[in-house]
Amino acid sequence: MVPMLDRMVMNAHKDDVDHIMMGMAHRGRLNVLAHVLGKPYEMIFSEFAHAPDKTLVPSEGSTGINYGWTGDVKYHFGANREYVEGDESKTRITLAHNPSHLEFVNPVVGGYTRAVQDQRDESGYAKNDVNKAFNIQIHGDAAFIGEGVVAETLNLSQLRGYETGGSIHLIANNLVGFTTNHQDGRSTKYASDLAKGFEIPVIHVNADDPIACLTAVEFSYQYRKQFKKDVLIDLVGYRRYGHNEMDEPRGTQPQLYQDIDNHPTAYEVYANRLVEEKVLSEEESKTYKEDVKKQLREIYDNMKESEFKDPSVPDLPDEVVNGLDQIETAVELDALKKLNQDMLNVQKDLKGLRNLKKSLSAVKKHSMMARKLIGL
Ligand SMILES: Cc1ncc(C[n+]2csc(CCOP(=O)(O)OP(=O)(O)O)c2C)c(N)n1
Repeated sequence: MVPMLDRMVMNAHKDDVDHIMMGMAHRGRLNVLAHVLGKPYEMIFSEFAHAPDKTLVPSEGSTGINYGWTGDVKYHFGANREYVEGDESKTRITLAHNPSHLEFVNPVVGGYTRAVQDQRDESGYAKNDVNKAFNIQIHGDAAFIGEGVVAETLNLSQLRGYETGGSIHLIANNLVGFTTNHQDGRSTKYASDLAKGFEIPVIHVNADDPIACLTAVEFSYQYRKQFKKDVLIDLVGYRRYGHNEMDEPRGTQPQLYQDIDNHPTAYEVYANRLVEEKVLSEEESKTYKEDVKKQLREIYDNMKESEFKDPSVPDLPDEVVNGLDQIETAVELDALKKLNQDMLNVQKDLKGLRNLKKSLSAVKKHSMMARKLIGL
């Protein structure tokens, strides 16, 4: 998933896209934060160290405060980053904060996108420039078909008031929804089948084949650019561990996990391919892996928990700390009177609907009564 997102960022930067808005659930989020948003590993490790409850069982933290289930907060953080390469132009990548409520972030990132696309330099209606921003929505395979908000958001995708020139959807398909097999979680063959109803092209791709994944993403990016419509990649893979720290899938999905345990990791599959193609030696492939492990271990060992703030204490917005700007909001009384009068002046020969005429005369009557009451 990370190289796919990287490719989208690079393409967008080349095309002078100002903003990429992203929404995603928990699966893969820490890696996206670290590698796409550039969040330092020190910070991520520190959030785990700060978490009051490392097993995700609701309980009291060491301070005696009841944190409930909030120990999983580190999977919900957003971030943003400015991607600059070569020239001065920048592409800002924003990953929205996310509640546990699966898929609820989709209309939010759609709204973010439309807001930055709308150019309001001139008066009148805003001009929607869909080349300035796009959004990437990353879904779970069970959530995509199971949560109604997905269908609702897809329905907005071509409406004048909400369209953003197409979202790029990616299903992080790990075949299981917490502990539910797909045969028990959906009535369709593919996790992506809901998209068919909206005529969204779907690309199923094997997550073990990084080159195919990059081809899928290149196609999707170009499709959105050309046709200004949604496109979906069903990234079919698996997860090696449980849904969360408490889950043991070898108990709930023993057959599947026997297969997964016997299956080489994505790193091994790709490294073997590169070794076969003589791009990499076996030795180099091992060294890369060991080096990364060593780096992570060093970062972890040197981490000073106190250096990063407790994530359960939110940053207060400037407006709360310093108060709101003092803006003169009063309007001249005469201007208001004129506005009111103009609204009540109905052309004598107006050929309106009967109900409209009735409403207008009621408004006039109430307005006169109100003016009498306040002595205007
Ligand atoms: C709106 C909502 N409904 C239900 C849940 C409970 N829940 C948490 S994870 C999960 C399974 C999600 O499966 P999937 O979409 O396949 O994502 P995965 O975790 O497997 O990556 C469910 C039902 C939730 N968090 N939010």
